[in-house]
Amino acid sequence: MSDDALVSALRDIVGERHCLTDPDLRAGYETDWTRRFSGSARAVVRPGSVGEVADVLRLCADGGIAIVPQGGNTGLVGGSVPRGGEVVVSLRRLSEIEAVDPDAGEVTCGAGTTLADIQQAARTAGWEVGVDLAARDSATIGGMVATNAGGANVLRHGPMRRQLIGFEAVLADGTIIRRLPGMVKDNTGYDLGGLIAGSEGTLAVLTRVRLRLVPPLAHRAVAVAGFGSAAAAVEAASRLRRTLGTVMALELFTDAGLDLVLRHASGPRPFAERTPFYLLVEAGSDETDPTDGLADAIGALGVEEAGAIASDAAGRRRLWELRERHTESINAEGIPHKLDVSVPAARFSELAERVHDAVRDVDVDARTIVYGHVGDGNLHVNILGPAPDDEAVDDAVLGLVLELGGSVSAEHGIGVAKVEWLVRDRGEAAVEAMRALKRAWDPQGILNPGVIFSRADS
Ligand code: 2HG
Ligand code: ZN
Repeated sequence: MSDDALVSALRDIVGERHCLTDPDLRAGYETDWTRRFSGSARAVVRPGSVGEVADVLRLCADGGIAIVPQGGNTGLVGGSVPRGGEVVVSLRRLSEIEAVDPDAGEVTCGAGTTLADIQQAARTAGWEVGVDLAARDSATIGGMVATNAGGANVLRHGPMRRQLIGFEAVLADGTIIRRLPGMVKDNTGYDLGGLIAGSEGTLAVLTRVRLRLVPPLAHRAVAVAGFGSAAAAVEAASRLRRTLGTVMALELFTDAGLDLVLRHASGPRPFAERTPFYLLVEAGSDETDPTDGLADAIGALGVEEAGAIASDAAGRRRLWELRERHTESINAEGIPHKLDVSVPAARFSELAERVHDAVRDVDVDARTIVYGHVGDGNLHVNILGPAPDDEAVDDAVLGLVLELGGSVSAEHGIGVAKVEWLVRDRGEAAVEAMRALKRAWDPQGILNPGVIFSRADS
């Protein structure tokens, strides 16, 4: 199909205003948040209903034209931007939040709804969303489910897949499948929603999701404590998991990362002492104020370099920002290599210590900043210095992770960034089982080609 014929057919479906071909208008959809991944799209379409999504996919299937589904475009592995010549299908206009079911504690929303908007709706109805992450104002729920996003509260409530109890999606040929409102108990054959969750837009395009909500917490407290080594911080985190029943989040960052955050995103140092590692702990309770319990639990660790503790909303936010603003502060220094990995709990501190040498061995000038969700064994390794397409540091870090028995993607997905590592991580038999699913659901290979599997492979 010629470009003109394609664009005119797309315009017939979504309307002239929502089919973007002008390079300036397309630009924001063509580069991902890291700026490391970009490509040009044949067109960007912004359908306004599931029917329009289905019509776009049917048209593309008939023409053998590849599509890239996109939500808030906050992904970090290149999975939401074109590689060259695809139609980008932006789901952002599907942003309707249906009434929260107050009895069941569930909500149905369009794929393009931001997490922050769903959190607001849930809170107004006396509930809370089980997942929270720093990109909440831009990340959309369809993309979060499609990538099985994690965030700060996985420790307590699990990742996105665990929140999903219903979905609506469009298959590669334009067929709509729907399981709404969804049931907590639903053993009717394969869990298709669970399969689409984490499939990164390679099996179907999500248009609506139904989420279970969690009870809200009336009281919260956040503390940051300093540690002399990763091992001491990890040991403390594992003790807090056992001893602090109210624990909601256990996050690690370093003094090098804190320096960057204070320089780019935040004000003065919130506590005087400097230590190589910091542990942020959040406790929450719906009955009593957890502040004293949190202070006691941290005191019992024998931490000498006590950091800070806050129970008021502004103080808690200020401490959280020290951790959440790492991503943007690192971006302000350059285009980072981002490796989101996890290892078994027993190997976590070894990874946090050894990763610096592993990087230095292949690039003496590279700067490595680590932080992450220590409660989940998930470390975010960010490396500044090497050119975006120089993979030597990525290979060094991911090689170390596999040596330690870990996963090359903890929560950000495979995208295009880690395609080469999937077989090494999961093994040929498991990946062949995945390829078989891909072939069955998307026989032409037109849904997000190049993501998870190499183009030749799928
Ligand atoms: C976080 O935990 C996000 O802040 C982003 O997963 C991690 O930027 C990163 O490397
Ligand atoms: Zn994270």
